[in-house]
Amino acid sequence: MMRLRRYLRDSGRVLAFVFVASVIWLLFDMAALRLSLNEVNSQLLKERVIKEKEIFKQQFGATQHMKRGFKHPVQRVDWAVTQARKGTGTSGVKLAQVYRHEGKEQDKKWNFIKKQGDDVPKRDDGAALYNFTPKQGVPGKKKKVNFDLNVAVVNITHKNKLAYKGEPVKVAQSLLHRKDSKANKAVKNQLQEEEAHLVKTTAEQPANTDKEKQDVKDREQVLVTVTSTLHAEKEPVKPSVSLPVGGHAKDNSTAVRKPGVHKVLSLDMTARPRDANAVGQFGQAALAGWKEDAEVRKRWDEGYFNVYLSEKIPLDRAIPDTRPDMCAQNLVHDGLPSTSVIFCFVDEVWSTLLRSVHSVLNRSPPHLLKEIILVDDFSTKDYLKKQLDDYMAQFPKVRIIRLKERQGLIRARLAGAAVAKGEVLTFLDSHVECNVGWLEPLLERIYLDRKKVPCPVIEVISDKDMSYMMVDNFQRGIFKWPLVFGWSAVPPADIKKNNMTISDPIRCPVMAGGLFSIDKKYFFELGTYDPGLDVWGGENMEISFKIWMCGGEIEIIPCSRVGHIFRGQNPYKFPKDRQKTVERNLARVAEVWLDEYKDLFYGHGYHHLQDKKVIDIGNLTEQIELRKNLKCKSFKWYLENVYPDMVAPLVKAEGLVFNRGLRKCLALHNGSLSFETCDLSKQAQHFNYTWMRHIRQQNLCVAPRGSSGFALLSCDNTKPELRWFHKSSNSALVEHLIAEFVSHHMCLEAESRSDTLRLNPCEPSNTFQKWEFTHYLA
Ligand code: UD2
Ligand code: MN
Repeated sequence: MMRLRRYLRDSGRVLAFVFVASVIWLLFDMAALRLSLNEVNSQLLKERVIKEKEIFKQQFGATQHMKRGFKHPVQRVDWAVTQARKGTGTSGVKLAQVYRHEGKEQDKKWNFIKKQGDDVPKRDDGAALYNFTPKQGVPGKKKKVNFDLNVAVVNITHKNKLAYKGEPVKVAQSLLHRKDSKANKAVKNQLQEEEAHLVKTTAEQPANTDKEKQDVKDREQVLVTVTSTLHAEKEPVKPSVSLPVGGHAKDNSTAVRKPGVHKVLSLDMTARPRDANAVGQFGQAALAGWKEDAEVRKRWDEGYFNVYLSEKIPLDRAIPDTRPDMCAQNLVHDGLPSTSVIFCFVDEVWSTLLRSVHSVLNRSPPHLLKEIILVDDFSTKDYLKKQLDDYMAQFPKVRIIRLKERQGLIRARLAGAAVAKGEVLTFLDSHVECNVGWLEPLLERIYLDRKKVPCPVIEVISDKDMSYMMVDNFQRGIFKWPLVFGWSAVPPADIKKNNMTISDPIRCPVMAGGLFSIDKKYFFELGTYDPGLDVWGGENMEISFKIWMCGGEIEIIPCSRVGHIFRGQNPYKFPKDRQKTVERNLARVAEVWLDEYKDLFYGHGYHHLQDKKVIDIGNLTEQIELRKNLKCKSFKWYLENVYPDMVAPLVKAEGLVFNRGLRKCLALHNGSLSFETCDLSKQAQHFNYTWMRHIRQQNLCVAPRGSSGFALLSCDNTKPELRWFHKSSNSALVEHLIAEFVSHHMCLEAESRSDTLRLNPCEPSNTFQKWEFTHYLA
């Protein structure tokens, strides 16, 4: 009994202990729960008050993650940004060789392929593209995306609210009188006026009509300008490159110069609050369900891109700020010249045209944006008429010009330029999205030297999912024969020699064509484009050669970035045959600008263009005259100084012409051909094998005559009968000289007995039909 009682007493103790312990445990637990609840609450509270920027980031990450099962997309952006910014242009990633296949190859344009086991999407030519949705497993190094754009926007929203609530003057004063610095005085004065105006009118009268609202919106942007400017003042930043101020600008700059500088304005007035769930928001890929496939396909041909998806994406979506980090810190001058932005379009898709315009309105400092000129190149679509007029009526800065007949993009641009009021012309394609801070870095270059022609980095808006992709660093526009545009990396030696960083301007031998700024006066001094160029193509070559050879410079500005939809085909009709149009334009360019190098153009598959019966390239007198009057340099100078890594031998082969069977060399004496013992010192034995495929000495060309003879004729590029195939792809006859004009294969053969020449049916193993020049240059 005692035992039992003791036992119960003991177990009672144990029970009591267990009970007490449980209570304590529970208390702890509750405290912990409370703590975490508090944390959640405070977190929620925080979330409610954090700036829109942070909300963006949060919603962006969370919703994307849930909805699409992706990794955090910011990481992807981070990855892309990191990779691209890290790159030196010589990294393991094969760099961009993005060719716009003009002329003969043009239909192959822009085929995107994804190589197996390759995380970086590439174009068919190997260009690496960085978008923000690469496959999983990407080495993700976290790096902050530059969403700085929102800071200015957020601040200003807040400030504007105050202004509307009747405290405008206070806000304005606190903004404008924080600190005085000499450097910012000029821009301050200018902005102060606008600011005062904004504050006054906003307080006096609320905006009612759309026009007024836009006006307020515009002026709000001025306020953003003021904020950012003062921000720059508050935290002085060092320019990453030394920036010549005012008087240091080149002599040929005519604009009125003000001495101050400010941090480049990172404006983004896109709609707020942003719908983070909107399709394509933040430049993300827009995805269509399989059910929508038919619709996607049906609408594709309207623009040769995903028109269906484009319509679902907000007209003012945000895109990631893809500039290299230091760009946002760069200084630009106060009092930059104003610009007219010119968009030419023919039958452009509604949503992309509007998105292009919105991106300019939302991301350009209003005091620098004089106007936006839309040149309608005789579009056939109804929605581009009254509906467009009505839509654009809400933006006082937008003007629409309608051409009475189809002129083509070249003359359409000229029509825009003719009425432009800005000091600078900025041409853009009508399916672009200008990124944050895109404009000032362009205008800055022109401010420093009016003969500089800056181009933004052209990023890629996917034609398939409309995602915004960034491209490699250190890319410049180049051409390959026959005047085919492409991208190539800046030679690493140049990067090293010039100590280039990824945000430095890049000398660019040829511009892509669509997107650039140019001082208006300078554009007209240069004689604009050759107005004889038709519809589309080649004008980028023409303006590039003209700029470089006549004293200007073309640059790509990495701190200015604009996305563009590259389309597989032109979605509009060509009044004449597309290929013939481009060929004709290129031939005009070659004739006016290439000097003796034009043979390289014709020699790369355009021999037929020299026959005036085949193609009429029109009158060139004015263009040739212009080049003379401008005292432009030679194409040789251009190659040596602007594009020295271009291989451009004037002939395909040269030197002695050795016959394998005879083991002797061809010689020309007194108008007749014979064979001699080879001797490099004898000029009579020196021949060229030219781009026109001539076997040529001085002005004489070897030609077949009759069924088996040959003749020496005076060289004439238009005559196909003077041409010989040599080193052609026919490997059995690779060493032979095959008469091009003769229907069946006839080859040049050395007569062993008479030491002269004959034309005989080609025999692959006949050594008397095998020839070798001393030097092959191409
Ligand atoms: C590129 C250029 C483009 C132009 C073209 C021809 C870029 C990003 N784009 O091809 O600007 O230089 O090469 O060399 O560098 N358009 C007209 N009328 C016409 C044809 C076109 O107004 O008869 C408009 C068209 O709506 C578009 C712009 O001109 O806005 C450029 O045409 P594109 O987009 O078809 O040229 P793209 O980008 O293939
Ligand atoms: Mn385009």
